[in-house]
Amino acid sequence: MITLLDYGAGNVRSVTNALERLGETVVKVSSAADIDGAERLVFPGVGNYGAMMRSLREQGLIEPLLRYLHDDRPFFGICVALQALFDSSEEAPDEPGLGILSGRVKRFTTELAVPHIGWNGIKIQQPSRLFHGFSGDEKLYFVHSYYVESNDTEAVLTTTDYGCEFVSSVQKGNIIATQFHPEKSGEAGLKLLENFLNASREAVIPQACPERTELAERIIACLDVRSNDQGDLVVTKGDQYDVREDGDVRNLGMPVELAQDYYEQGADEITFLNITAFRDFPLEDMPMLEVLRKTSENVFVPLTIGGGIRNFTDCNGRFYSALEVASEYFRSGADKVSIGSDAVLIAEEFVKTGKCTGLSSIEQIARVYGNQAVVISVDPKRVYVRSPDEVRHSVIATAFPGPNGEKYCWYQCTVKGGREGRDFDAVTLARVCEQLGAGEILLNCIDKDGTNSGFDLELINAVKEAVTIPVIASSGAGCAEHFLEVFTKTEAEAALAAGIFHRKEVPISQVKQFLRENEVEIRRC
Ligand code: 1PR
Repeated sequence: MITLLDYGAGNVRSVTNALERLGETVVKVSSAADIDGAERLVFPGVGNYGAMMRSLREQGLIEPLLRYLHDDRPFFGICVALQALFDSSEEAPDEPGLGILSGRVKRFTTELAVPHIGWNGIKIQQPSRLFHGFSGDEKLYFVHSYYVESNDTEAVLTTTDYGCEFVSSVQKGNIIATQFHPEKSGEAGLKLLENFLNASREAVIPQACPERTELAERIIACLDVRSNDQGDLVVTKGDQYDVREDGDVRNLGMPVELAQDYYEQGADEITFLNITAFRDFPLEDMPMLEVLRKTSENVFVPLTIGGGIRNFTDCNGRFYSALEVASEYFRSGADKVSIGSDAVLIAEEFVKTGKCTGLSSIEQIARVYGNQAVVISVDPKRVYVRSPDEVRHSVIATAFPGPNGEKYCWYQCTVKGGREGRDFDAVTLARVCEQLGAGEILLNCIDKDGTNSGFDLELINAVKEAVTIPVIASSGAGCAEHFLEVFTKTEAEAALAAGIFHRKEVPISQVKQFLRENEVEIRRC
């Protein structure tokens, strides 16, 4: 039996699912006595370090946790729980760490995008049972802006490179903790957890450890989901956001089955977009939450869900905050939420008033679940102009002139699934949302969506220049070469596609194979 420390934030469902997949019974605890009585304690820490330490303290969990760790009983900490083992963190200098290991937690200062999101390698520093059956060149899923600098060199189990070399896992006696998320690291992560559970396994150092590790470019499969006219929840796909063909909603498959299929083909992440949630209320959309729950039982890579994340008052006058909506998505198995329409309205207001209220959905969700959990989904379309002075938006010179020979364009934000254009540009939107605490940009493009004509590289470069957070390029992929183009001609950290995968034109495995042959860093499955 595994005791899972659930201090009330984030996605404990994924860790529970991974442990249950390995045949364990998981009991969630939140009291001191439960920790004292645990045989094996798993502590998934997510989000903000300060919020986590405060929450542990307020629930009276620090003392029992320290007792448990000082007694050297079996422990597995994940992500922020690794950081909690050290003395202090720059993220919350007033909240002391547990001090089990000596060192501190610092924010990445690098030219690379922060948060560090995606699949990176590990350099194994000492033998451990955790690596039983590993070849050594596996990649694991990271998502964090802060990293550990340890003085306890003997406890350092692996390091990873991202602008600097940081501690990616530790082992001291029976205490093990990883900065990466084994529960989101596919088969490699499951194997590592299985090795933790089997204490008698031999400690090994695998053969093929890299000298330097490199973050892989991510390939993301996107499932646009909505009810069709018969009331069934289906995966659909639009042409420039129009999902109807001969009057009917296109039906390209069942969400849970397709997500599982893409996981098995090697997708690095799965994104669900609840595309009609701007007019419906997601918490009343039980089938969508069920899709998430079922998918997370069998899919061990990160899941993002978007659609309808905003404040909402239902027909009985009950108010739901965007944070409540997001929390329900996280409880149902999401690792990140994406905000579309609401982000545009928030950014417009911010530019008008120049003030952060702390109350917007972006700020509230980032505060509780961490910046890395907040993705902004942008739905822009091109507006051509003759000269940059014509509008007060962020204008680019384009190599693809407009219908009247216009040599410039700006990217107009839209809301409500592309139905309503706003007087606001995508570059400013991305910049403002980063300032408000978003951790990643999902950059769609209505002109390119469903066209198979390749990504809008000009758009991607313009947004990428404006932000320091990771950008997911989306819309227009029609062949493997388009993915190569996006990774060689832009600095995008990930590429997302839908139609090409749904129509089975090119399987994910083939895209990845092609990229690998062209020396793009890619995760092997
Ligand atoms: O505004 O917070 O409720 O979120 C709604 C979400 O639903 C947004 O993320 C928005 O992008 C999405 N959405 C709304 N309507 C549509 C539609 O298609 N009618 N889908 C829609 C957007 C775009 C991409 C697509 C890529 C790749 N889908 O996600 O998957 O363009 O497609 P391709 O590879 O086939 O070219 P809110």
